[in-house]
Amino acid sequence: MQALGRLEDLPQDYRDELASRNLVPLWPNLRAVLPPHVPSRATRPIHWPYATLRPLLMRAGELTPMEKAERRVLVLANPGHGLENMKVSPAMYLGMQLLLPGEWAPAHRHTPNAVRMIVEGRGATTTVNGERCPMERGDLILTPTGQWHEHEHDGQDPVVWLDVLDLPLIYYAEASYAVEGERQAVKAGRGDQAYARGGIVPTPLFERGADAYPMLRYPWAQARAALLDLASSQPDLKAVQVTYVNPETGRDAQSNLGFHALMLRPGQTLRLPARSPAQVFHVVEGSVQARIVDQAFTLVEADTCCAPGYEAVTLVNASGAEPAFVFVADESPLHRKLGVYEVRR
Ligand code: 1HN
Repeated sequence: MQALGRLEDLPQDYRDELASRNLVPLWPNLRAVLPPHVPSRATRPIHWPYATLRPLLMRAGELTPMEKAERRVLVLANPGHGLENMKVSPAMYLGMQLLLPGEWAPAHRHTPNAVRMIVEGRGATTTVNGERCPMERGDLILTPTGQWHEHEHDGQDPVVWLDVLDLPLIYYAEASYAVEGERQAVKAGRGDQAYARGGIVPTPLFERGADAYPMLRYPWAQARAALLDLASSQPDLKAVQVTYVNPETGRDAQSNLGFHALMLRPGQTLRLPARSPAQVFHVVEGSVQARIVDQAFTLVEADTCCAPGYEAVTLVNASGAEPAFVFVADESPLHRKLGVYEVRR
């Protein structure tokens, strides 16, 4: 490839004049923004063991009352992007949130899309646009853009969940803001009950369902059962994986980020081909070795790690006797919308 002229090759007076007119020569920067074949990526493979994160989160519970936090979260920040930028990848924000018994995280709505994956504890609920969703381990709960949400906890033990937002993307678009609200009135009915069975949806005989997001809670019991049934009915299927979709449209559950649950059979080694989107892996059950670029992480229950795009990832179930279950978040809906989604074999 032809080497291009450098900035230093240009006379200083010309460079100064360009800068003073808010002009920049393209050719010294062209290779950096269009590298050959593979994009440059700031996303590094990082592992956040829950065993080290949890005590620090509990300490935040002692140090910072709810009134001083609004959302008590430790952000899982990728150092490759700069810790202060609070990104795990170009489009994904990841945080571990703690709610203590009796606490309430007040209602607000914002432009970024959020989901939570419940990690531990019972008795908390998230109310999303008036729908009160119980939070049980492994459940996925959506808070789509613009929808009111608040969290409360009437149980006995701390509740912890993993938040995944498209905040870096929306912030980059200069479209990120929030509005504070009052405590929501809870309405009857829940999407996870109305849409509890795959392929069977309510018939809108008298009222058309106008809700863009008819299902807000995806119970772990359903995802787990779907994976076990898929694995036993298709013994040759290598990637035992399901995708969280909107049950009315069959499309991704949210606009920009994709959410999946994956099962590794006992002893299975699964090589995921290199694909353009960055990914996050969170172990719901079991123990998994993740090989990503030059790293090999051993993840146990509630551990989280991430992988840059355009890299193959190998997942190994550390147990020869029990299946392992992994929650996956990725940037695939965004890449498809942008027209840059790729699989490289
Ligand atoms: C947010 O609204 C929540 O509602 C959690 O629980 C994390 C991170 C950035 C911006 C908004 C929540 C968030 C957030």
